[in-house]
Amino acid sequence: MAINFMTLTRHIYEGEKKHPGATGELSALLHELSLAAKVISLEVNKAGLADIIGFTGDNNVHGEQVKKLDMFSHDMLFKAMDHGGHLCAMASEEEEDIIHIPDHHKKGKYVLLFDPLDGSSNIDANVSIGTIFSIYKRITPNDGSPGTLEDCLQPGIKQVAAGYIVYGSSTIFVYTAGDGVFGFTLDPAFGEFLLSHDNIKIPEKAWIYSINEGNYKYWKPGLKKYIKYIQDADNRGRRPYSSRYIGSMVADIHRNMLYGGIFIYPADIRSPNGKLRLMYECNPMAFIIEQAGGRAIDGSKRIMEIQPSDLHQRVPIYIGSKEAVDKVEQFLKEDLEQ
Ligand code: AHM
Ligand code: MG
Repeated sequence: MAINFMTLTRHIYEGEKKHPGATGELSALLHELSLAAKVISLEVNKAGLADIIGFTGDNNVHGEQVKKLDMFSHDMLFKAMDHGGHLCAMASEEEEDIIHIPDHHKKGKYVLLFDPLDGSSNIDANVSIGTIFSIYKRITPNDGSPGTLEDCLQPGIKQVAAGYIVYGSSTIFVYTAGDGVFGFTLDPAFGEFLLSHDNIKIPEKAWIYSINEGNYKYWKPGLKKYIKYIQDADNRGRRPYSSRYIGSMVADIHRNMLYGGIFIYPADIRSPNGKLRLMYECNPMAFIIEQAGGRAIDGSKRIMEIQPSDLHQRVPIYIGSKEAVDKVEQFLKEDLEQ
């Protein structure tokens, strides 16, 4: 049996060699993130055994109940990333304000934004969940000073790297540094992430749609028509699409990226900005999907061109295979005109 010994760490450092001016700091960051991912993966896998499941009783900044594993993942990422000297600030979906690097640690030129454990309502049911991250270069001078909110509030097009880890039937680490998308599956025996998905490209055509159809009543007419359109048969056998909805954005988008599909969390009459967060969920997933050849829009605009005004702002998202996003965009024009 041929064994592919392209580990995530080796891949990151080989990527760095293609950029002669690189200082190695981004590589170090990605490597540190992969260490945090291994620890979170271990803990997620133990969740069914240990007495760690259940609510902490606290509410997060969105007023939702936080489970222990969310906070564990948040703390683990902070601890893994605070002392490398490459970051000047962090921000997490689980914390209201930006997170400063402790005074006694060096401040670097990058900022890290993350959703420590996305899809957390699925934890108790043993269903796939994930971590999402996004890395930007600071805007303020790299002079050892702490990072600011301004450093964190950059549009997605400024991301230098983004990735996600799905804790599913196996654990997979998927990242882009702007030069394609690569997936590494954790080998539990070696404790290493090994290259399993080289230069991922999302099929241009979608076969799958992923949306919470329980909200149908609240959708606008254009979206209702689009969903009816993809449920209809055409004479070329390209429709109807199959419906798949896990309720964990990372897992839904990961599957759609491999098979071809569209994931939607729309604006509706109850939630004009949808549910998902621009900085922690939508921008990093948009960067990855675009790097894989797909598209991500908020209905009319490219997600990555939205100028953020708030760390926790929400945006509607339509993301996936190019042909499908082009199509939904046409249907949504009707809703914009209303
Ligand atoms: P979370 O950050 O609180 O886990 O919520 C985000 C999750 C996404 O992973 C998923 O796509 C969505 O919420 C599902 O929401 P809904 O239950 O409304 O369909
Ligand atoms: Mg989330």
